[in-house]
Amino acid sequence: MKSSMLFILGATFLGHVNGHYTFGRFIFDSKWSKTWEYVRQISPDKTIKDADIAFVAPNTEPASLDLRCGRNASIAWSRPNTATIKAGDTVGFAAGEPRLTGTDVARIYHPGFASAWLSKSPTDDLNLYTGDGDWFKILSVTGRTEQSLDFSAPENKKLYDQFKAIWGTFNVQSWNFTVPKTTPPGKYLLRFEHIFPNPQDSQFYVNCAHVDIVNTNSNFGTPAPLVKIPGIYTRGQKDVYFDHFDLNFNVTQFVAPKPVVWTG
Ligand SMILES: *[C@@H]1O[C@H](CO)[C@@H](O)[C@H](O)[C@H]1NC(C)=O
Ligand SMILES: *[C@@H]1O[C@H](CO)[C@@H](O)[C@H](O)[C@H]1NC(C)=O
Ligand SMILES: *[C@@H]1O[C@H](CO)[C@@H](O)[C@H](O)[C@H]1NC(C)=O
Ligand SMILES: [Cu+2]
Repeated sequence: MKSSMLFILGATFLGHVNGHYTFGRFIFDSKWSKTWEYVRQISPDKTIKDADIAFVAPNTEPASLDLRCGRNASIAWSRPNTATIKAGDTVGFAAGEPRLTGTDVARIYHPGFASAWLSKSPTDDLNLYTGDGDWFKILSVTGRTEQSLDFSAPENKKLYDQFKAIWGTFNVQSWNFTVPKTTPPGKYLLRFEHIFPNPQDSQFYVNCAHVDIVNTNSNFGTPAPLVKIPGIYTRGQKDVYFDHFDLNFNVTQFVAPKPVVWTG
């Protein structure tokens, strides 16, 4: 009992030093873009001295505007490119630079759950859209899937952690998902979110890509449920703020917070 407690504390503190990340790279047409090529660049956290840590430091305030697209990115001041994709395509996000000191590639270093969201821009110029409209969810990842890291592979053994590896996205570099086939065409913000749950300050890792969704089908779906961001989470809610560094935590029984996924 005692040694497992020490292990838990060690693992938690290590993660809080600089094990943060951003999702600066968008994946489409099976190719990885450069950091901030298609994703709105974020600003550093001005309260942190170390430049790299200031950049990747998470948001811990669910009511903040930064929950929408990351720090200072509800305004598209970096003017990223817009990726043209088709409804039904597989796309993805990857962790970008800067990465954790001493690691070869950027990864989702923390345990937790991921999701992807769309919000249609009312204007043709995505740079002018602040994301204050409606959002719907198109992906939810909790436990392990076929995309999760194979920790039995020799090169991944050092990345394993008994308490963290139960989460599907733990230590992956990227995550892919399908844009629903019946998504109405238009210019959208595509938001990727990873939450590192904690009893107090859960960490929100969020970024938004600019996408132009083409759909040549005649029937489009009606995305639902629609929500505003911020407004999806309240500090302290049980499915966002909890302790999972516990052998009794069963990720299979974990239900991701609302809203549910729109599958098209
Ligand atoms: C996501 O797709 C890209 C491009 O096809 C691929 O390189 C990457 O390995 C995929 N990620 C995962 C976790 O499967
Ligand atoms: C937001 O970004 C703009 C453009 O880069 C910058 O001038 C401003 O200082 C940033 N604000 C914050 C709070 O980081
Ligand atoms: C976790 O929950 C699932 C679904 O209820 C169950 O099948 C599984 O046996 C549980 N695992 C453990 C280790 O209790
Ligand atoms: Cu972190």
